[in-house]
Amino acid sequence: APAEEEFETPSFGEQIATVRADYERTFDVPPEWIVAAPGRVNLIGEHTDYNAGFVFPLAIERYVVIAGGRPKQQGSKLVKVHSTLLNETVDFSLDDLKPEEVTWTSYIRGAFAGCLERGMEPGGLNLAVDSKVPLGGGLSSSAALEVATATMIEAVTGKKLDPVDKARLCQKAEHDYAGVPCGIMDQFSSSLGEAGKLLLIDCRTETAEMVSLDDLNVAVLIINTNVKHELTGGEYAERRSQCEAAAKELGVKALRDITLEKLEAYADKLEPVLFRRARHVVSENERVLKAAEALRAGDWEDVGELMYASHNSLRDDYKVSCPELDVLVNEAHRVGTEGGVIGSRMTGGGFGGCTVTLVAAGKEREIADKICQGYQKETGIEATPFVTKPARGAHIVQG
Ligand code: GAF
Repeated sequence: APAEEEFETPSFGEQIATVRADYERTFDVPPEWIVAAPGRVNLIGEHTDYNAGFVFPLAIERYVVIAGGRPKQQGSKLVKVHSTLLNETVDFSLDDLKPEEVTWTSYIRGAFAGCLERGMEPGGLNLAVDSKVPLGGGLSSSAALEVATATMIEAVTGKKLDPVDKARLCQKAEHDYAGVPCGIMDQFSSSLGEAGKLLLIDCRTETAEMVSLDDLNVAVLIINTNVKHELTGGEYAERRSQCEAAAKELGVKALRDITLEKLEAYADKLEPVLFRRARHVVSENERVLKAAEALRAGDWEDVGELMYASHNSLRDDYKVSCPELDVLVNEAHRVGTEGGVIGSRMTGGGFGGCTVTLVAAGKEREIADKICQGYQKETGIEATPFVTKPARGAHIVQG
């Protein structure tokens, strides 16, 4: 079972040491390369990335770490992967990579496939993988695994990928090998994250402005509902095709290309469900830009209100929240500004996973306890809270 989430940031040095030791235990020699890639939390801008819109995430101080080395047998095309979390070793050949039944190695195989397509030739490898990104919690554990794998292949081959292209190849791995038609946000954040910065990403141009989160009075609190309702991934694909259908009806390339005012004027021409999906996306894009401006100006009250508005829109128009996420956000709202809460919302794809809450620094633990107690009372479920700061993106640690 995955390790329990810790409230404070886990020690990166200790994680590296654990993975190194695990590699040595599994393969009898020390690793030649070690790489890391983080998960992400999205402050605001949900389900806008695949609509060519804006998102505002940060990479988090929770990493997938991979140790790697050459197998003894030269010329081999076999990749052996040991998972420290599952304590199992699985292998696959680079000669016949193809999407199969989705397992934890799908993300790894997909990233290998993307690198091979780009002419990178890593050859056979032994790998040990560990993750501090909660699995399936909406914090991009899969993107972190894809990006870490691509980073390992960079280390092994000595060929550096353009970091945006690396995000793209990992996004394609998710499409082809995990069957999720995701946008670019998660892989982009994991690849290009910077310590102390949020990424204001324009998903049409695939470029980002880095925005400092350097207000010492503000902290980022993540709370995991510990529930996951969407089992098949079908809801996500359905939302995406509804957005595409709405854009088509509206005669625009993507929902990015229409203002809220114009959309409202079309209200009675669009099917009601499509109208509501579109209203979420179009209004969310506006909220992202407003939030980035407010954050730059230190207008925390505005940032907070935009976060709650985002949550309500995801709950009511986009219908990707769930009772547990709503309870966490309501509890945060109840603690309120007097209690040190700036704003709160669901983060990631939805249907479970985590909320992101901005809080007054120094009050993180107290606020987390209050919210989690309320949550437990209401749902009978124990939530897991933890704090984070914007973290450095994927990088080679050794080799
Ligand atoms: C998931 C997807 F992978 C992202 O691309 C994004 O669409 C997100 O859901 C919703 O904002 O994390």
